[in-house]
Amino acid sequence: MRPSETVSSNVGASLGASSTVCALATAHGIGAISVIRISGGDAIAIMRRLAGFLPENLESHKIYYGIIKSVDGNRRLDEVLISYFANGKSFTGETTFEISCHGSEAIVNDVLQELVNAGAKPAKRGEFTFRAFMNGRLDLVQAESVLAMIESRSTRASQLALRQLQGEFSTELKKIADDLTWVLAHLEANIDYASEDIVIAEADVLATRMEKLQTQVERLLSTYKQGRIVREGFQVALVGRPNAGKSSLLNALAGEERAIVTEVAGTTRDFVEAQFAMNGYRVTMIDTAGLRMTDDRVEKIGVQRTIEKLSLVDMVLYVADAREGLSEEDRAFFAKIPWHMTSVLWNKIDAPEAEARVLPDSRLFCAEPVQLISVSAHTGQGLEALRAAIVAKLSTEVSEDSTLVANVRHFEGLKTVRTAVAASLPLVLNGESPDLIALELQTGLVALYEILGLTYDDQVMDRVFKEFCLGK
Ligand SMILES: Nc1nc2c(ncn2[C@@H]2O[C@H](COP(=O)(O)OP(=O)(O)OP(=O)(O)O)[C@@H](O)[C@H]2O)c(=O)[nH]1
Ligand SMILES: [Mg+2]
Repeated sequence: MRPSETVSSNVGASLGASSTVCALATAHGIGAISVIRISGGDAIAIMRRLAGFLPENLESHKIYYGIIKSVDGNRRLDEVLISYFANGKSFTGETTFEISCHGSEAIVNDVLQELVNAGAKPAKRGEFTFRAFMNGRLDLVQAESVLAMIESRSTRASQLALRQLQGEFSTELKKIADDLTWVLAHLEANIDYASEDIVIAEADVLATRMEKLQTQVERLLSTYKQGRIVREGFQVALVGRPNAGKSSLLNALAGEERAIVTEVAGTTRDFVEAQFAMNGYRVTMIDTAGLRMTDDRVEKIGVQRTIEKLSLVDMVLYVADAREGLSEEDRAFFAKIPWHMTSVLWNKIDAPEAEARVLPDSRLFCAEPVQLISVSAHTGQGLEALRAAIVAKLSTEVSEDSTLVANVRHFEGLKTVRTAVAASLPLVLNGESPDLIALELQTGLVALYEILGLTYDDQVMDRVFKEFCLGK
């Protein structure tokens, strides 16, 4: 088997700390260069068998140039640059080399094979990051941020991941864990010294502390939606009657022909998505099948699905045909639209028939006035205002400078903390036995430790690191 083909998700269960591993760190395929990583205790000895040109005294963070050869010395493999990172000074915390070779798959496989011949093992998925975690270079939250960085598809997403990598979120979690530990310590003290009549902290002092930390947990939990928007994108649905011009608007905003446009009502039958960047965020725009009062069974299902979709998105754009004005059919659907997140697009204002129509009163749609934007998918008129409206909605949803929970594992863990604190608080106030309260609260602390990876759990490790690609 070629080293680069070795795949195993179970990095947590089988790490030999002393082994030296290698893998391709850059993407597969042809490129100007490819980078191969080697990390572990024998990295220097292994590298010397391929790269005889390396000097006796290696200097960390220096680059060495030369020709690498097969272990038997008979074949020249490539002309390369080798970066050296000394033990304790690398990403993994171990002795690490990065070989920049020419970006050919044949060369990469050759070099990896020779590294294996020289004694290295093919790395498992996420093994470099896992080693960084095991060597205390990163906590588990930071390790996950490495993956989030690689997968980030917008500026905001990479910024969020970077903040997480720098430990912002971990610090906040540790603060909560400290508070929880403080409360637990006092409870334990009460247990241990109860007979000696030492009052360590009054119940109300403990309760106040717990309420404070519960507020912090609630704040973090409340950011999950924002975190999702930053990571996965802001979802906007285009809805309206058949032929209103939803698909045309999708194409105009995306700048490409994503959805089919025809003069036939009912052209779009299923959801069509387009993604683009806006203000550093990723926006996913979803075109839907036209809403129409119908007896057709299939179409009815389509309409139902569209209505259901509206409860899952972050913003709705209701498209109306300015040539025809609002119809009975429009009104029939109004009761089902979540107006608090909807803007109305008065489309086709370029058409001569549209001139005769006056813009409807924004209160025609629902009790609250909604935002009305006149647009033309054909001429592009009003599209800037539409983009501005989307950005404005995005800005109200996502705050720029607070820690966000963007990962479902963190979200679930924090929910456990919330439940534990919520369950123990009344016990404290009722003066229940400290043992009982401590038992309850302990589950919260364990959940926090699990998020940070402070308690080692094979299953958690596997869940996290199996998401990684090889070489990371
Ligand atoms: N004059 C004018 N015509 C438009 C405009 N936008 C769309 N149209 C036309 O309206 C017709 C329907 O456009 P579509 O984008 O397919 O409408 P739709 O809402 O996606 O329709 P369904 O998929 O059937 O629900 C096409 O003939 C378009 O060329 C516009 O801004 N101005
Ligand atoms: Mg369409």
